[in-house]
Amino acid sequence: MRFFPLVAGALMTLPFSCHKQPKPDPVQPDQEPQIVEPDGNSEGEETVPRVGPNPEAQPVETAPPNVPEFKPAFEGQTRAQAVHTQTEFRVSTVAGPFQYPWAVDFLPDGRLLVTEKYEGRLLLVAADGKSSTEVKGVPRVDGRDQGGLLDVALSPTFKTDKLVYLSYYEPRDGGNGLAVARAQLGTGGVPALTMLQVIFRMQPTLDSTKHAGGRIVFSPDGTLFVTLGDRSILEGRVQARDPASHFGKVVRILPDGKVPKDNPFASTKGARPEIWTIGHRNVLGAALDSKDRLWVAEMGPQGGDELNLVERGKDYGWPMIGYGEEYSGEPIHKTTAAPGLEQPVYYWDPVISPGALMIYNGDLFPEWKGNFFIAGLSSQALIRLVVEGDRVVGEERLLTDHRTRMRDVTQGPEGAIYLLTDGKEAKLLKLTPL
Ligand SMILES: [Ca+2]
Repeated sequence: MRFFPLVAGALMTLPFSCHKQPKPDPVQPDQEPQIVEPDGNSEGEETVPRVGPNPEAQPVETAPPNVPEFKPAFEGQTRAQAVHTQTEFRVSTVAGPFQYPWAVDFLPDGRLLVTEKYEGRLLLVAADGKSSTEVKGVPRVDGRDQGGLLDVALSPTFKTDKLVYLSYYEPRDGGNGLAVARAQLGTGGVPALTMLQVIFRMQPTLDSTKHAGGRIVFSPDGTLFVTLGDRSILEGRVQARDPASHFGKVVRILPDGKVPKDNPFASTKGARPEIWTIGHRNVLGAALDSKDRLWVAEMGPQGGDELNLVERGKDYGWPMIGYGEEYSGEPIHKTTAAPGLEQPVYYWDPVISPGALMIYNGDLFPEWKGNFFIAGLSSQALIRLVVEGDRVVGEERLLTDHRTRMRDVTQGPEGAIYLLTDGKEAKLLKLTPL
């Protein structure tokens, strides 16, 4: 049992004061809202974003691009105009600290599951957030670098089957690879996983501690998507468009790991039948929209983060095309477009480093219905996108006053937005309207 002394007492009982969200007009530079410092005794404290007024419809992003010679393929593909949330809301700390958490999911009874990546710990967190217990029986993980225990997702039929799904860097002879396992979660007494079964193994095994993807998304059609990455090193990158390899792919499987018969490469000789789409770099953010279509927020190279609408059998181009460059400044792509290769719906240069994607469909924030939310790591922001007609028409950077890396964002059962920060003293934050 682990207790969270920082949160204890502050939660639920703290009388939140109301801060007004700055309105976009009129411009009153001498009335800049005071920024709430994120350090010190800020746990449980309420803050609101401070993006400030922007009456001339400029983009949020004003920094120079890393690759100015690459131009967007269509208007609005990057640097959409700034939008400003009008709904006043509070940010409260629900639980923590966690050590490098990666994902959170909700049990039907209000308790939470949180993964801590490096040590490969799965925590069962009390509904009031004040204590947590480590779940026994988690598979061994390769916890180096970007590896470890990553996503956790409850079975859509958890109430009857008690199954949870985990993604993790699986240590193997000769290296590692992303694996997805499922197990029954027993939550009485000492919580534990039993009947653990590995349902997917990314192939081939490679000795890399980066870019294995790891997000799990269940579709209402009974399948589940697992996002993968190119393993970062050149040996992996060159396989990102090769159907014989899982690297750089989104895969689609059944809950027991079997391959759906209608997968695009299910009957292609030499191809990995789990593949749904190819040509991705490293996908950590994935979510379904109101039409059950899969969208991904993709970690790009320097200047090349992407939002993609993922459709069966398509090629998203990495590393052939893109808008970024190596972090050394060396070029990667000769061009940004080629026949048969999909354009991103949106891209960021400079990058935001998308850690997770959530598409909001709750009732608590009517203003945000249908909006895309991205947990930004290097950008240290919760990024909101307004998407209309499969185009991004507005962008906002929220919670920038927290000045912290954001790892996961998800919608709670009651329509609140939950946000996991990153790092060794990370917190679970909750956004609710005032
Ligand atoms: Ca791409």
